[in-house]
Amino acid sequence: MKTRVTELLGIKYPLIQGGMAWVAEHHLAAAVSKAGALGIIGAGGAPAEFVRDQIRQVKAVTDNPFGVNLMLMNPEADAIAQVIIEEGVKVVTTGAGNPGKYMVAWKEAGIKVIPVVASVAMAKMMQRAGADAVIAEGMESGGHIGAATTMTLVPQVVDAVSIPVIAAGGIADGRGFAAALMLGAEAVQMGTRFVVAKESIVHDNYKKKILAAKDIDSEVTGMSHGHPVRQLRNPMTREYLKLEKEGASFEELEHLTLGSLRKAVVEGDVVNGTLMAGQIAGLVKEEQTCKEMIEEIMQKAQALLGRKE
Ligand code: TUI
Repeated sequence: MKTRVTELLGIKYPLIQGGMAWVAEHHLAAAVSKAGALGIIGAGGAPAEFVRDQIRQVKAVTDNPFGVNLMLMNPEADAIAQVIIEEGVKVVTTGAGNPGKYMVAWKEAGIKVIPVVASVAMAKMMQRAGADAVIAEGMESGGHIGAATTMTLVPQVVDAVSIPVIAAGGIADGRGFAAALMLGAEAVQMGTRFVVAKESIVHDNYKKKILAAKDIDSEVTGMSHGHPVRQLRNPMTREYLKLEKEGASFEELEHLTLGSLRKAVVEGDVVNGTLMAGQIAGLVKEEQTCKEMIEEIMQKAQALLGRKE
C-alpha cells in the first residue's frame, strides 16, 4: 500500500507507532520498524542522554527507518531536540504542544517533522511552519488528548492542509485503518494495541488490564485544569475524579499522579498507577508480536479497501 506517507518516510506500510511515554522504548520501536511500519521512541519525560541511548539501541538492531517523539512538556525538550539532530534521526513526531521553535533547525538537518495536532488551526499553523505531515489525533486516544473526535477531526484537517494527514485515536484493526483512509488520511498512528505487543516491556498487570478492558472502561482525568488525560478506570482515577469534582487544586491532583505512569508500566501497580489507554482498548484481545499485528491489520485493510461492488 503506497501513500505519500510511505514515500516520505521510506516505509513499507503506512502505519506508525505512537510515541508513548515509558512504553515506546527501543525494543518496541525496533520491532515495529523491523516489521515494515515506523517505530517510534517516545521521549516522554525522560532525560536527553537516556533518549540518545535509546536511539543508539534501535540503530544497533535495524537499518529500517524509525523516529523519535518529543513530548514538548519535557523539561529537557531543548536538549532532546538537539540530540535528535546529533544522532541523525530521520523522523520526529511531537506531542502536547507547539514544536515551532525547533522547526528551522530540524528542517535544516533534513529531518521529516510530523507534529501531532488536535485542531484544524494547529494543523494549518504546523503546515505554515514547514511540517512534512501532521498526525490528527482524536480524543479517543489514550494519554493527553484534545477535544475533537477522530471521525470529525481527520476529514476537517484533510480539507484544511495540503500535506499528508495521519489519523490517530480509536484505531486498532484493519477496519479502523480502512475507515481512516476513507476519511482522507494517508497513514494511521496506533498506540493502545502496541502496548500489549509481545515486544512491549510494559508490566504484565498493565497488559492484562488492557486485554480485559471493555468499550467504556476509560476515564478522562484533569479536564478541569486543562490537562485531560485518558486512562483506564481504577482506584486512582476514582479518587482523582472525586477530588476534581470537589474542586481540588491542580497541585493536589498532581500529587496523586506524580510518577504514576512509571508505577503502572514498570511496577505493574494497577491500583495507584496511570493506565493510559485509548477507547479502543475494548477491541484489543490478544498479545501478539508487532509483525503479527501489523500484517493482520494491513491484510484486512487492503481487503476492505480493494473490495468491489
Ligand atoms: O501528547 C500526546 N499524548 C500524551 S503526552 C503524555 S505524557 C503526559 N503524562 C501525564 C500528563 C500529561 C502528559 C501522555 N500522552 N498526544 C499528542 C497530542 N498533542 N494530543 C493533543 C496534543 C496537542 C494539544 C494541544 C498538541 C498541540 C496542542 O496545541 C498546544 C499549543 O501550544 O498550541
